[in-house]
Amino acid sequence: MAKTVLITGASSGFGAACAEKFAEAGHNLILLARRLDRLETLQHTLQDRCQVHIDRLDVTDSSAVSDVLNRLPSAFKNIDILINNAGLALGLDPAHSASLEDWETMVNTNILGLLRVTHQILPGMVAKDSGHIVNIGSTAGSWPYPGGNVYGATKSFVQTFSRQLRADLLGKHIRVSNIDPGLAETEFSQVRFKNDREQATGVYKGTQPLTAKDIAEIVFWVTSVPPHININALEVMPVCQAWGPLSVDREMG
Ligand code: NDP
Ligand code: 8X3
Repeated sequence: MAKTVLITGASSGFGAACAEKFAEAGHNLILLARRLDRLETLQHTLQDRCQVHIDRLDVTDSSAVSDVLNRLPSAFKNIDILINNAGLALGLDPAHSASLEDWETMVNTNILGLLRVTHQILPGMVAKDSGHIVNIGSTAGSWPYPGGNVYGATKSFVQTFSRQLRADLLGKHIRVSNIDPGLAETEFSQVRFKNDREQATGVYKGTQPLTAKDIAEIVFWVTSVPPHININALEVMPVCQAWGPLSVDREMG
């Protein structure tokens, strides 16, 4: 049966790939992001496979979140799956020289944006006693790296909030899953390095990173397992990525 799937950050990367994957399976889509032109193109491509509603949404704008969700057409009001995907990293500077504005934007998007959308959608899921929330975290939430500071911390929040939601929702038929991807080639690094293409492409040089399609397949699988199963958390890296040893400085004395 066709479900209604709401995807934040659907204009590129994982979000756009999820839209394509869920459309392929005939599910109806609510696609939200700031770049409406991208969403219009996606809607045009997908609308022969499913119903697609698009709207411009900046998740950092609290009143826009409630306006956009309150004005969903009636055919799209009954949300079965929420994919909290909108997010970004800005910069790779150490904490002592990072931009406070970048930190605030990451917190406002990755944490508060996700909370605003969830806070508005969750009561409807509870009222009908069904639904699935998929939060996109990151390996950066578990494994610190130099320059990851606030970005990693926002993704630790997403991991923990996902688990806390499960605790609150015990006894209800609502699933919550946290997906933590590692190195994946999308527009992520272009955004992080503020359109410095050389720096962005350098991130993936000599690697075979995850693709947006890989993550969409995983999100789709997580939502397709039998309804008594909850995939709590799933961490995924490309084979070319793994952990290093803990760092030790031998010059400090
Ligand atoms: P992209 O930059 O390709 O996509 C990010 C999406 O988030 C875009 O659609 C963008 O849309 C949207 N977005 C950003 N800020 C806002 C905002 N304020 N309001 C609404 N939408 C917003 O990167 P990815 O697809 O890689 O990123 C998707 C998620 O995956 C993010 O949460 C990211 O942190 C996470 N992630 C990425 C990894 C990677 O290596 N690529 C690995 C692990 C996690 P628009 O600009 O149109 O608003
Ligand atoms: C994106 C993965 O390692 O660039 O969340 O932080 S990483």
